[in-house]
Amino acid sequence: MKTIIEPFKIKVVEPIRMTTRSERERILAEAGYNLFLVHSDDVLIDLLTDSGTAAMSHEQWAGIMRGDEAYACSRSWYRFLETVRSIFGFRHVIPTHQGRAAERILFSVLCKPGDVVPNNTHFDTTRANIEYRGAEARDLLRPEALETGRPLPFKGDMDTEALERLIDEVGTERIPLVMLTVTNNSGGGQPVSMANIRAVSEIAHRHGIPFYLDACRFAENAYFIQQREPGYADRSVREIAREMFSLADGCTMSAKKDGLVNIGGFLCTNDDRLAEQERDLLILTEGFPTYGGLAGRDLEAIAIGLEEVLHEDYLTYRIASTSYLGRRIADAGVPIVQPPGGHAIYIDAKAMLPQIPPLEFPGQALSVELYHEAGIRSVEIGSVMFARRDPDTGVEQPAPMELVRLAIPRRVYTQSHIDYVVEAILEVHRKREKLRGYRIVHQAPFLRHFTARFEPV
Ligand code: PM9
Repeated sequence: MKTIIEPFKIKVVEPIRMTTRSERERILAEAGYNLFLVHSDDVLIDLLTDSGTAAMSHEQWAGIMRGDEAYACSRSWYRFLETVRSIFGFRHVIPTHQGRAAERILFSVLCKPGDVVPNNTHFDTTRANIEYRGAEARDLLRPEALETGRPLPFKGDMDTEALERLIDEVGTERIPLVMLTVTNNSGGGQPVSMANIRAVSEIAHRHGIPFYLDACRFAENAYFIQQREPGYADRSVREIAREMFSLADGCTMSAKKDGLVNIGGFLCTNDDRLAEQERDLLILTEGFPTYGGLAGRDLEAIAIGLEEVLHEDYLTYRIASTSYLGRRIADAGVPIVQPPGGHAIYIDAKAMLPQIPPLEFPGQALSVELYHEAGIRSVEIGSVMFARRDPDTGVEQPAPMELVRLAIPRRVYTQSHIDYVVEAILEVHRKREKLRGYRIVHQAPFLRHFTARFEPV
């Protein structure tokens, strides 16, 4: 048999609603052309994010009922702790309500104003939490990763020469940690090779700098290593994940991705002193160290999700379904980041809409049109999210790439949903010359993409 099927049956269904084109025009205008502000009942297929949108399994729902809600040292905490330790291998596990809470605690303890944190590409919340501490988030992706059409196997790899140069330039005392994001979400959902994880770990440790993984999509990254990196074909994804984590001193994790749950996260470290400081902060804002910001039932669901995400038939289906979407639209001429990533397909809006200048937000124009055309919600990952003001001139600098991300929730949509998405994208692609840009009429000082309002240029 050649067909790769969804390795599950559907037990509970959630209706989705078709809207008319004129309804969508009104909805877009009311939302200030920001898809984050559109009511989810008005979205037919929601590819805004793969974060917190997974369908849980019957085992996870059973775990929800088994959750022990004792304030301290609950049974669910020990189950969660045992599972995280067995997969991730770190000594200290600090539960948080989601990934950015883990980031906030980590950077509050480690970063001071003037510090620099290197990463392959920081995700928006990671960057914002570093900048909030007065430190600088520096992206060190290899230059070829910015060539969206080049199908290299590990485009999430960090540029290790650039890392060495940065350490020479700013000195080890101003680099409190080095991070790698697996897979590299803002850089196209591309995996990082084990060779690169090892090389970055070696450089950081040679200079006495702690090395952390942003592990949100660790299982997808490990699967890509198994499929693409010489020497790993016969290793299980679990073994590969253990090897990845064995090279790091800690990690931040949003369980809303490869934890297969709707809320949750954690922070891990091997450093006893750091763990104590982190737990003190945890108690201040998240909760007692055996639940963090989570209910006992959430801890159960995460423990089960972390096991299920490593099932290889699940990962085979997951990666095949993402690449099916990518292949179908790329074969019809839509420029995408190649090769397809693990959790999402990224359309290169700069290449598709050359008539729209970067600071008129081609990615925003494309994602708005996709909703207008077919009720599909995607997200811009370009200059709306990542443009920077030049500190000297105050002039806005565009982001290096103008992408639209179609993130695929885990175990939620079937192949016919994806076929509908393909048809819609091809329809928008046919009319691409008619699309025009947007300008921002309202924005917040941090993470502006969540609440900004736009109007058509
Ligand atoms: N990522 C995403 O959609 C959700 C927030 S933005 C719509 O991709 C990485 C690599 C992420 C990430 C969230 C976080 C933060 C950290 N690192 O959302 O706080 O992709 O659980 O995780 C989102 P939380």
